[in-house]
Amino acid sequence: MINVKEHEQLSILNHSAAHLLAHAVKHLYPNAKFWVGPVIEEGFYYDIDLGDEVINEDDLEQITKEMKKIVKSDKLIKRIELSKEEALEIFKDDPYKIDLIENMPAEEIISAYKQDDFIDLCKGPHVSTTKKLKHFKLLKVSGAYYKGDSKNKVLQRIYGICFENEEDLEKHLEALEDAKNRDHRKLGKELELFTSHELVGPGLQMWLPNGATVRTELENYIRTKETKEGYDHVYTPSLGSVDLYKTSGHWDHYKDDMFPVMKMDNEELVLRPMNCPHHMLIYKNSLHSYRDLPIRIGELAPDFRYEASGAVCGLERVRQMCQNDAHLFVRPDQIKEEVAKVVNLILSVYEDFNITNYSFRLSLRDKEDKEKYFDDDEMWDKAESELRKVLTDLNLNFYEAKGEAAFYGPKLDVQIKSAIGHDVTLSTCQLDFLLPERFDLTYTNEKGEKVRPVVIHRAILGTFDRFMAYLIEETKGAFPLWLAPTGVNVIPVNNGYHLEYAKEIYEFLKENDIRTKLDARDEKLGYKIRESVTKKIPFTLILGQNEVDNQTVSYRKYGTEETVTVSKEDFLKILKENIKSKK
Ligand code: TSB
Ligand code: ZN
Repeated sequence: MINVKEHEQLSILNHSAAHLLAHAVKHLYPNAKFWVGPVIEEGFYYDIDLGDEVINEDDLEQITKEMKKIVKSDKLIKRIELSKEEALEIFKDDPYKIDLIENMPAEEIISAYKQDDFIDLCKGPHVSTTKKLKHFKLLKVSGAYYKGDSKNKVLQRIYGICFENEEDLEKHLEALEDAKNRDHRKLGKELELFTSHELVGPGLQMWLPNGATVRTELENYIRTKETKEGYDHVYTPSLGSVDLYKTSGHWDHYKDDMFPVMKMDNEELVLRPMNCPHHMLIYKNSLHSYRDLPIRIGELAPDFRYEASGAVCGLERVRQMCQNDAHLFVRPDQIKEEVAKVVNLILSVYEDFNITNYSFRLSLRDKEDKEKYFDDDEMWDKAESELRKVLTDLNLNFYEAKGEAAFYGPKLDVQIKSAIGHDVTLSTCQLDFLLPERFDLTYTNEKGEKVRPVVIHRAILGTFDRFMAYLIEETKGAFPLWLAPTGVNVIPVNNGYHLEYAKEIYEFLKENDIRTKLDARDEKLGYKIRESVTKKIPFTLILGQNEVDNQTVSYRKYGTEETVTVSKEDFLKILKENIKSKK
């Protein structure tokens, strides 16, 4: 998806289109007052006060018509420079513009752009005439608080986008439509993968049987893979005492992201936002020698974070999540090799899921932010330069981002773009010199001395929640056979004649661990086949007289029109190969 802000010419065009929008709104709603109309990644918007009037998507058509009229009449767009007095006089009826003028730095030249009977404050630049704004589209309308403050009035925000030619606009609208159809929240509902309810609360998703089946496969997949890589898995409680989080430092640096304390008699408990403190104590449960390291403690662990209700988004950002977590306890001389192993594990998993569109981000602290980050410059400098060096040595292509580190250390994050354009972290690998200190972790070195291990925090799938959101959007809900909630849908051509045989095949596949459904409803064959496709079931079996007579099965693979006939044993072989290859 195009990022308008990254293209200078497109930015100018969209800025001018925002003025065009305001111009048309002024014609249609003479009492409208205008706040700001900036260019954003997705195009432009304008925040407008329409008094008591509320507009909706239907009104956009009329506004569009008026905008087209102004485009057609080819008005020149002229820049004028004003003194503060002149500006205040021109905009005397618009309190929002007066606010802007009053708050401008004294030395700044006030400029405005005029097109016919409409004038608006603006730094510019703009296109020279309204004729150049032909290829635009108004996209949506929503409410937005004046200055983003919920104590203020709600203004109407109209969004749009403008291109240089119709072809680019059409292409963009198609991409938007595609993104809408990929949105995991929409597909999650249609394919009955997960749901939420206001009685449960925002950011708290319930996984339906279909979604739960996919998740179980993901859990088994990653647990098996980690076991092969030398991980040990544990179970630890979702609750911990406040003291546990005071010890770890979460209390000082992460409290705002946690649910409040539960007080009972003499106890103070919290729902954990992370699993590290529990895993530190698991390490501490026994004595370790340098020969035992690395020790890799993994857990598929529920965590709770008090995400803002406005920020939660389907399964992508939730308040209860399940991490594919592990903490690796390593000697300083093992950091490089162990980070490399984590990176390779990430890459191997991405290959299995065909994940290709991602970037590596080295997430660093913001030195100024003493609240968010543990205050020890020496420790930070060491951790950051060490992680940067490892990544450089590994020849990874990464970019750096200030202020994105965890409170305890720098991270290597894998960033992806969701269908609706959110930039989110999927996998993460983090270097930590702090928690070993806070929990007084040790191992015995070759000389018999007690020394500190280093901790690597890592999550390969991130959380099952976010990973599922990603998978749904990438596959458009058409999961590969090994993950699909239903792998094969068996449909008899005629219930009267072919149901017995269909049942036999259904039992055969189930016996062989294929997730199979039998559609024995009294519906038309065409209807049942269409529904099988709508549900994105990888294989649909259509069994009629031919199949009964020859003891064969005829299957249609999702996404193809062709029907293939084979023996049931060969079909099973095809399925097993498909599952094994994960494709
Ligand atoms: C990796 N202590 C580490 C852990 O050992 C940790 O908690 N890291 S984290 O804060 O970055 O979270 C791990 C992963 O959880 C992130 O990479 C991201 O993929 C996922 N995640 C974070 N917040 C949410 C959320 N609100 N909803 C869904 N997934 C989330
Ligand atoms: Zn951790």
